[in-house]
This record gives sequence, structure tokens and C-alpha cells, in this order.
Amino acid sequence: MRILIHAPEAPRWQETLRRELRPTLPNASIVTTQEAGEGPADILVVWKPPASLLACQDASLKAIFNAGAGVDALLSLPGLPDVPIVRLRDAGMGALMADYALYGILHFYRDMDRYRQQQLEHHWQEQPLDDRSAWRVGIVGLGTLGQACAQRIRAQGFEVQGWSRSEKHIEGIKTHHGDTGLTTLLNTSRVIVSLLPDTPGTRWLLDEQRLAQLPEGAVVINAGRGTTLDPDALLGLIERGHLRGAMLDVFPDEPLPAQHPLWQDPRVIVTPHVAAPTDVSAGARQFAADILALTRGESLDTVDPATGY
Ligand code: NDP
Ligand code: OXD
Repeated sequence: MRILIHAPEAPRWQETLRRELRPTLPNASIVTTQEAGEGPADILVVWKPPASLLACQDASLKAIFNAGAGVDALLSLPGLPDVPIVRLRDAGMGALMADYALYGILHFYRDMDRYRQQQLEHHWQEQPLDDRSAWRVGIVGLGTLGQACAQRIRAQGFEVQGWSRSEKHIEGIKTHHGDTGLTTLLNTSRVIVSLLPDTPGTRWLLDEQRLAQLPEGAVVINAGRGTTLDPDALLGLIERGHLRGAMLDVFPDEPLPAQHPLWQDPRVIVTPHVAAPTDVSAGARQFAADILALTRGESLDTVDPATGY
């Protein structure tokens, strides 16, 4: 079996895959494109591969392993071979994403935005502290990472609700789905944390009309994909005083263009797509287990190209 890796930190993926697979697949060749170049493989482990790497695959290719959670970049490539696609499922990202979401919620809930402004003005004034119950959190995209965030935020004493495509039942979390479900969630959340993938069904979902459904003073956190939220509409609602602020990790164009007004606005925290970096060791362990399952003929948890995630 030939496993070809094309991803950031490829030697670390290689080292962990070799260690995990050696006992069962001692003859597997596990190489990186840096050392072996592009060529046909049985398994590809890739993050944003060049189309040329896909073009040189043949009938021996059995699966593509996407070295991240979002598959939008991979699915958009021309000539994507028709084989199962496996993505990272949590693999250490859930805890990091929950840190990110919690930081954003606490930043606004504990008035750090206002204290920062007061500091700039040398102004000493205590802000009245809301009860946590006034800060219901809505998770938009209640998948692997959304659920990890929901559980941690709830454990911190916040009421949490979530929205997904399919109907869900999760203990302690109020769940919504469908169009009316999204309206209800937006109407009743003081903070939303969006963790949606980029798919034909989610693109520009959080537009001006939907963001305006949030109550006055609400806060928006987006760490899913930038194409799911209209940044100009968000900024307009902040400027008009309807929304209080935002923390954004993802943008329609990355890096966020230098002249974009989001950089300047003190009510917006901009981070450079770092909410939940891939944990290579955990990711490679998941992929090794999946590759072994594949060799045993077991079915894998794969991406559905029809829905795009
Ligand atoms: P999942 O596929 O597990 O979850 C996606 C969620 O979105 C599911 O709840 C799904 O609903 C929901 N969803 C998808 N399409 C729709 C739709 N049309 N309407 C309503 N809900 C929809 O993904 P993960 O939780 O693992 O990751 C989420 C995203 O986070 C990734 O796709 C990636 O873009 C982003 N990400 C960002 C990182 C960062 O550092 N900023 C790091 C890692 C990931 P259902 O449950 O019904 O299927
Ligand atoms: C991912 C990401 O999808 O890093 O894994 O955004």
C-alpha cells in the first residue's frame, strides 16, 4: 500500500502514520510529496492539494483523507477522483474551538470591549454585570465542533441552543433545525457562534436579513467559514448600533484584505484562521485507525459530496 502525504507539517503526519501503521501494515510505503513528488497512490492524505496531484491518480486510489475538518477546498478542485473522502472528526480541534468560542463570549459578557475603550480614555468605571441567563448562546452548526463548544459553554453556566440541518436531540441543549428554527435561534440568542461548513446550502446564509433577527446588543462569533456570513452586513449592523460586536476567525477572502474596514473597527476582534489548528498527532492517529478499518473492509464515516460536508 502506498500512502502519499501532501499537507503542512507532512513529516509529522508521516512519522505518526508510520508509527501507528507499522505493526499491522509493515510493508506500507508512507511518503510525502516533498520527498517522492506527485504520483499515483492507494491513499492520499492531503490539505489543499494541487489539482495536478489529483490528476495523476489512477484506479488504485481507494480514498482521500482531508487533513482538516472543512472539505470545501478539496471539493472545489477540478477532477476530484470519485473515491470516499474522510475528514478529521474533532481530532483535538473540539477543545481548541471551545476555548476560542468561550474566550469570545466571556470577552463581551464580562465587558472587556467596554473596559478596553475606558482604558484608552483613562476612565475608571464599573459596568453593571448581567446575569448569565441573559446571555443565551446559539451555536449555528451543531456538528462535531459545534457540539464540543455547546457542551463546554454549557458547563460554564450559559444556556445553550443549537441549529443544524437535521433534527437532533442533545441532553441539556435546546435544538432547532430548518428555516423557522434558525429564526427562533437568532431571535433568542445574545451571542451566536457559527461553525458552519462552506457548502452550497450555507453560503451567505448569515446575511443582513438574518443577522438583523438577532436582538439588539447581540454579538457574533464566526469560526466556521467566511463565506457563510456577509461581513459588510455585519459591519453595517454594528455601525448602526444593532449589534454590539463580533469576533471573526474566518473571512470570504483570506488573508482578510489589508484595506478591509473590519481591521479598523474596535468592536470587532479579527484573528487569522487560528481558532482550532489541526493537531497533527491526533489527526494522524484518527487516519491510521480509519486506514486500518478500510483494509478490513469496514465502512468509513465519509463526506457526502451531495451536501458538501
Ligand atoms: P460537521 O460536519 O461535523 O458539522 C457541520 C454542522 O453544520 C452540522 O451540524 C450540520 O448539520 C450543519 N450544517 C451543514 N449544512 C447545513 C445547512 N445547510 N443548514 C443547517 N445546518 C447545516 O463539521 P465540524 O463541526 O467538524 O466543523 C465545522 C466547520 O468548522 C468545518 O467545516 C470548517 O469549515 C470549520 N473549521 C474551522 C476551523 C478554524 O480554525 N477556524 C478549524 C476546523 C474547522 P447536521 O448536523 O444536520 O449534518
Ligand atoms: C479546518 C480548518 O477545516 O482548519 O480544519 O479550517
